[in-house]
Amino acid sequence: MIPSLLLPLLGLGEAAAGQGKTFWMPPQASTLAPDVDKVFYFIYWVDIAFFVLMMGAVIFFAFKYKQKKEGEKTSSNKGSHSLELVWAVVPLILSVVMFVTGFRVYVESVIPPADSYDVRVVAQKWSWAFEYPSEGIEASELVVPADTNVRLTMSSKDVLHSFFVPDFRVKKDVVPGRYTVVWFNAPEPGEHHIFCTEYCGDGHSVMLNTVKVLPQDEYDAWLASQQAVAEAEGDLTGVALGESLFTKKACVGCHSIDGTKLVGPPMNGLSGRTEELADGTTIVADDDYIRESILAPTTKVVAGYAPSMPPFEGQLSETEINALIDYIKSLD
Ligand code: HEC
Ligand SMILES: [Cu+2]
Repeated sequence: MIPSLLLPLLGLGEAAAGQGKTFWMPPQASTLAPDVDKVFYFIYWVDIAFFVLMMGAVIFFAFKYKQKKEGEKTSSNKGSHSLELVWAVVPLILSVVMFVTGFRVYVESVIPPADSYDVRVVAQKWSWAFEYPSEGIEASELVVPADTNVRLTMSSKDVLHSFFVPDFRVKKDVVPGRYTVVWFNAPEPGEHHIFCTEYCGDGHSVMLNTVKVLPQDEYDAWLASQQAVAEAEGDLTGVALGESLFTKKACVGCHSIDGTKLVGPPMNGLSGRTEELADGTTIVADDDYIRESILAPTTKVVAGYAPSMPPFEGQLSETEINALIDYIKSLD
């Protein structure tokens, strides 16, 4: 029998500490976590086995072949093909298994399911902000419904940060001027730490936050209360803010939202469409493309249009850029 103290060390979490917590890993609070841990513990045990094997051999040979008397010669060895085959093929098989299992979990972790619930994460020195595009609210903590696929589209106002939720096994750099995406599904209600895990200056160590996973009904209540506050304060966020900016920043003068071609291309149906560019290449209109089209429109000019759009670089806040993108994405 294995002593119960050793169970978590062996990665036998459920048996030991509940929620999949093990000696090396925090609780498994997302659907991805058990898969990540399986890969981790497979590699871990292969490492341990080879460590024991090799160090054992070193110690064993050190004693066995120690020079016993003055002038004793080492026995000569012409080599062994079967031994060489074994130490080439066994590690090859093990590393292929590591690669294939690791790659499958990686793919699972980077491709959000199509039905994901969207939240935007904006990092800055030294805090996190969360925007809910379709709900018209902005929050200083991340609150999500349990048992739901959540996609986070992240950007930074200043320097490189990194978004890390150990309990979810979710970690990705947050980069200024570009969107990065992570997703998770937390089956059970609970609270989990968020860390910034890329050194970003003086306040890096206090760049902490919490994910609150709530049952659906409590989540709806939280949403309603946040929406009531937002309404009372009269600040627009998300799609509603984007819609108002679209008029205020004069985008409407050049872009229709009903498919009519004006000076610029219509905005409806743009998101996810494959655009033909003036230089003959094509590009899929994702968040990064739409962002660049707003901030530096002449970088990629749409085929059939003059490069006459003024650049909006420096004239829109991160929140406003996100809001415009969310508004454009909401038009079909
Ligand atoms: C003076 C007219 C004008 C104004 C104002 C203008 N645009 Fe444009 N826009 C264009 C033209 C022309 C193009 C196509 C050429 C190009 O890609 O640069 C374009 C392209 C775009 C594209 C890429 C469209 C596609 O089909 O790939 C987006 C997105 C966009 N504009 C968004 C905006 C937003 C948001 C605003 C307001 C903040 C805005 N534009 C203001 C003229 C304008
Ligand atoms: Cu940071």
